[in-house]
Amino acid sequence: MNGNLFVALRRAFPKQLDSTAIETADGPGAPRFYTWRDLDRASAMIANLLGSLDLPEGARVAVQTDKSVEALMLYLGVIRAGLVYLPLNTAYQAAEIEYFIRNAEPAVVVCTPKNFHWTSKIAFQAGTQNVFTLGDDRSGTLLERAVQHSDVHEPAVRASDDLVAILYTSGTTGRSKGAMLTHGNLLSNAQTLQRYWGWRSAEEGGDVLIHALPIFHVHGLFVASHGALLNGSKMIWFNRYDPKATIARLKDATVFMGVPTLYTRMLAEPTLTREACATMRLFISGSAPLLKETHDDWTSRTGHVILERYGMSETTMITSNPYFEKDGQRIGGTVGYALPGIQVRIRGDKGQPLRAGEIGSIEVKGPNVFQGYWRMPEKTAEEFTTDLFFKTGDVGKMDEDGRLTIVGRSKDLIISGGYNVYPAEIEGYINEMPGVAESAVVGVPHADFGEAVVAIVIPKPGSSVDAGAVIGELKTKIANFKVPKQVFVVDELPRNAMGKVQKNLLRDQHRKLFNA
Ligand code: MCA
Ligand code: AMP
Repeated sequence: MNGNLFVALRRAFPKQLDSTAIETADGPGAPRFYTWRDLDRASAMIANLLGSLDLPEGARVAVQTDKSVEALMLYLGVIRAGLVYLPLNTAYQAAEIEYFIRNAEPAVVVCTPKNFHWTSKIAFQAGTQNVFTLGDDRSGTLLERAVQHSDVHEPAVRASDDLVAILYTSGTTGRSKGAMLTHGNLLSNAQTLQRYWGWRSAEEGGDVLIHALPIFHVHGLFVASHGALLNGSKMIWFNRYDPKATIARLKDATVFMGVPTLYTRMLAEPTLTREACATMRLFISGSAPLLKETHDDWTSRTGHVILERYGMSETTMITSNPYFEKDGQRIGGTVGYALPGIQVRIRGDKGQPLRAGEIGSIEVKGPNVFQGYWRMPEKTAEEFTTDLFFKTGDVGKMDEDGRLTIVGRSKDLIISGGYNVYPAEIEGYINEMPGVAESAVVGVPHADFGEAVVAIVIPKPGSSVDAGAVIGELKTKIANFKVPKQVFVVDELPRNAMGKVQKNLLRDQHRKLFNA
């Protein structure tokens, strides 16, 4: 049997191939209507184009394009062709992209037309042979070339443990690591979520998903897109998130998925009412902690109880609050139970089992867990226990009945608006600046982004450092969401007896900065 994820997705397309699969709600030419046949034909043409390039087995296709339905078709074409998809955040700048391309050595790079001049230079210098462009208005060489190919394509045969995607997650120290996911990882998780979240068949009235998340991360690309595709459900597609416009379309939909910032921004709109949500079946939140307050406000405003779930790039979805009453209650501030077929446990400092209610490290094992970090066998080995549980780096506690609550992270990670920022990376850039002796980057509460990045900078003796200039310089080098919202220049950092910087004191000191 062909274990190619695309085969399972394609099998789920409705019999009515000319019915609408995706309706665009914004972007060039909206509304545009794409049928299931369009998805099938376009992914076939792209797969045939890729096939014509004579790429080696396991070749990577790195993609940094603005969100569009055609970008989703490109993803489908890549997996259909049996190649490995490598999505990149659109906010990444040249230095970040150069690292990913040099590390992953993709055979194909696809970028937006406006970035072709610098992306192609980096790619060709790194040995990539093929660079295509794709705009959010159907422009670019990828589609120009793809239309010259047949719209019929037999999906490449892949085993379920063959690689399908590499997702870069920032490293706690130093550089990003590429999490290698397989066809089986993604398919098993999508099938589990289809059942656990009660995706409705056409006979049960079907579902319509509002897709408003970026498609370069697990949440938007896998959880959301696979959810709809594997259920043959229509998507209302936003290239950009806009709270007002999203609320206006809830009446045409049944399922919504978002990071907490998407929910708090909708709560700020007076148009968010029970009536606006009358057709909705399910609101799902994840990627960052959802405040209990947001959870409760949402219930009182809309009558819906948000379902919070928990996952990672390395594991896709791990736990979820229940959808069906028979599976239990949805409780705000918790991330629910281990999904069927997945084991979750809490371990102490020395790896010892802990009792219910005790706080420790969250570990996970199951068909969802990735194969390892790309070309980092030692790092991979460090992150697994001897009995092959993956150490998430998240800290939590579990009730008697297995309900998980996340209480913090052992990894030095900031999650801002659902995007991960690793302090070590930002500190590295700041420490290279002239006049800087050292720096510490921390996350502090922020009403919109949940957490915001703040930097504390120490000048070298006799030097002065301008806070605004630090921000200005960082903006030219790294993705804008990683740039500190504020920089403080001070004489020294608080340290403990071992000389380690006490980031908890810095976080406390700046806790009220954004009035969250
Ligand atoms: C934008 N800005 C941000 C962020 N986004 N600052 C901090 N954190 C952010 N997340 C800043 C920009 O730098 C810019 O600043 C200003 O806000 C406006 O930028 P713009 O692009 O217009 O912002 P936006 O369109 O309003 O975007 C906010 C957003 C977006 C919609 C919340 O960040 C977003 O889509 N987040 C979702 C991320 C996501 O999908 N995560 C899933 C990861 P300036 O003006 O100074 O330049 S998957 C995952 O975590 C796991 C596996 C899981 O469990 O799902
Ligand atoms: P990434 O692998 O980069 O997508 O980020 C995964 C991290 O996001 C996890 O290790 C958690 O720290 C965090 N995360 C995801 N979902 C939740 C959630 N529902 N509550 C709290 N943290 C979450």
